[in-house]
Amino acid sequence: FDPKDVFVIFVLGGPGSGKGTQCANIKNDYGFVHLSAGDLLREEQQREGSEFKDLIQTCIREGKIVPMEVTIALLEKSMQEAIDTEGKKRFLVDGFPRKMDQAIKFEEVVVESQFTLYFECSEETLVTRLLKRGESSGRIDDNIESIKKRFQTFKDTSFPVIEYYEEKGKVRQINAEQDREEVYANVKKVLDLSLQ
Ligand code: UP5
Ligand code: MG
Repeated sequence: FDPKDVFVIFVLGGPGSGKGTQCANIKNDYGFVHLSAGDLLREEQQREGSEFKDLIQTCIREGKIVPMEVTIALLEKSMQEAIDTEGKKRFLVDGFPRKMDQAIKFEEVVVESQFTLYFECSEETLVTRLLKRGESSGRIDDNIESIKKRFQTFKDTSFPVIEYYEEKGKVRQINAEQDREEVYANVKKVLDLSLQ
């Protein structure tokens, strides 16, 4: 596809900050395609015959970042499919890029992002939400050991990506501590301003 035709918003924030929840809202109201990098990796991990099964499972459990070649290939494939089948060209890329080299590579080989929605949330709130979800999610990383590792990786490795875009004036920060409705009201304000 031609990068000129494609519109990408990165959706970033700590584990459990509400990226997936809010992307579902945005998808409904604004007609974006929602691509969760984590969901794509979990699907690939379950796919019969995938050569990355063990690698993905270990990374997710340990809160480590899967090598970017795998994730970028999955994102590109999904974008191409959405364009081919639905003709859709506006994408929310949720939970990616999580590391500086991924940000640079994706923007070099796929497309430059328009801006980043950043969900800002305290560690305490994140842990509470994820432990609660862990009671029923079946996610191998919704336990206290994995949650701690995920948060550490977020601080050490993923936060610098947000700082990098902040310096370029490309971050729209949202307070993600509030309840879902309030967070979404703020998301809408930002989008209505940024998309006009
Ligand atoms: N919830 C949501 N909003 C709430 C609110 N305002 N008030 C109260 N509760 C709220 O929400 C999390 C939980 O909180 C849910 O139960 C929700 O109902 C509730 P969710 O919307 O799922 O938050 P999200 O930010 O999407 O949390 P998620 O757990 O998906 O975040 P992660 O970033 O940890 O997970 P992701 O799936 O993106 O990645 C998982 C792993 O995959 C990574 O750790 C990494 O190992 C790997 N990965 C890569 O290697 N590379 C990638 O590019 C992407 C992932
Ligand atoms: Mg998610």
